[in-house]
Amino acid sequence: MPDYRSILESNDPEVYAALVGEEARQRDGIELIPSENYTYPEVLALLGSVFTNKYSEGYPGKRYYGGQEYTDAIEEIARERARAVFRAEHANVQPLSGSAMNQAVYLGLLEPGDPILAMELSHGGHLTHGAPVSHMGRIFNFARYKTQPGDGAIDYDHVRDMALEHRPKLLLCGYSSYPRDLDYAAFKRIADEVGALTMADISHYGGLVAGNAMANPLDAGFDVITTTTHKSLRGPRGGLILCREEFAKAIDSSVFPGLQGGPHMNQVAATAVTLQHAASDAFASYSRAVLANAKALAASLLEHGATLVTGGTDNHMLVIDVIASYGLDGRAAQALLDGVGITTNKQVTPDDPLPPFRGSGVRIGTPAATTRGMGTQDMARIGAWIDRALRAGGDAKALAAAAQEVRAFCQAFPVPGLD
Ligand code: DSN
Repeated sequence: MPDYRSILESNDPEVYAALVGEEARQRDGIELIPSENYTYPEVLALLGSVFTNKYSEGYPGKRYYGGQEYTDAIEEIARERARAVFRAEHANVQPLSGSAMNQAVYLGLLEPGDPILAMELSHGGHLTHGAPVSHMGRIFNFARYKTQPGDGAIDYDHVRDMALEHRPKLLLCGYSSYPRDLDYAAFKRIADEVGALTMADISHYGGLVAGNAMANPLDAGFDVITTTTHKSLRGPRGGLILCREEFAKAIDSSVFPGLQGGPHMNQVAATAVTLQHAASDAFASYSRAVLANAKALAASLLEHGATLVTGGTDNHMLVIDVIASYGLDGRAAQALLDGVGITTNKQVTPDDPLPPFRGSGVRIGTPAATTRGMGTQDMARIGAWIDRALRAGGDAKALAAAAQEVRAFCQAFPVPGLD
């Protein structure tokens, strides 16, 4: 095998320098963006494998091009493992990523203009859940429910009222910035009352569902779930659609030829390997550790006096209201944390008066740190560094000292695929 690193280093030093820089960044800092993770070495290898060379439009046994004996095998393995891990009747493993995955469901099960009820973006929903700036927000007639003031939780009576008013064809739940679990039975009851299909976008916590640390909406009778594969599931960038058999044909045709061309078979191969890990006892332990770490980090931040959206967490993420806690907007807080080697993302909070490029919050999560082997004791230290950085003001010396401590701390935690 040719040594791609030395080829890159001599032929394309600019790209090589960026690769080496990113490796160091990932090793020397604490990754707390809740949608990121460190994938498996085999996934990195398969993403860079010869499967990337192959076109495979269609599905196993029904492809448009020849030479599919190994791609068919790989896709069948991935589909079978996805069905088993998520207790689903049908799996589509081809979505190129999260947005395409959700679009394929809407376009496969509904007609343009149909009403959909989903969660408001600033209250924790996702862009693809009908935000007006998204194409889906223009194509379908979305109404969006909000969380309640006070504890910041979903008010199921409010969801029901909106469902009765808007009569959605699809009731969508799932979130990208909501630190609590969902009552799927309540969503299903509301959907049944208005005759809506049920869909849960579990992208953020798909790994925690796979590891049986969080509830599976399919067990509550949901029609469809979608999840990206690269967040808590620890796989390659991509998406999965899992549904009841009666929707299999509509979903498959919507993904291909409806929305996408050739699947990325290097990604499908990497997804297959990811799903084998996801079925293991080790992954179930990992999933529980992600949740325990999030609770420990929340406890540490609360002890330091931070205000958290909803007051804590039931899942892998938390949102610090940095305006209320530290008098900083999300952008400033994110920059201060970047400066000490802690990577987070600025985040709007419910009905945030600040624009998304500032935001009143910072969103943090524990999947990546847990993958590196950090535990609940470490979360207490991380909470203290976050608090120190956000209280340091312009004190460059204090920030430099915290940065040095973070870097030294990280050396004890190998990065899968790098170390
Ligand atoms: N960008 C992802 C997240 O961070 O939640 C969702 O698309």
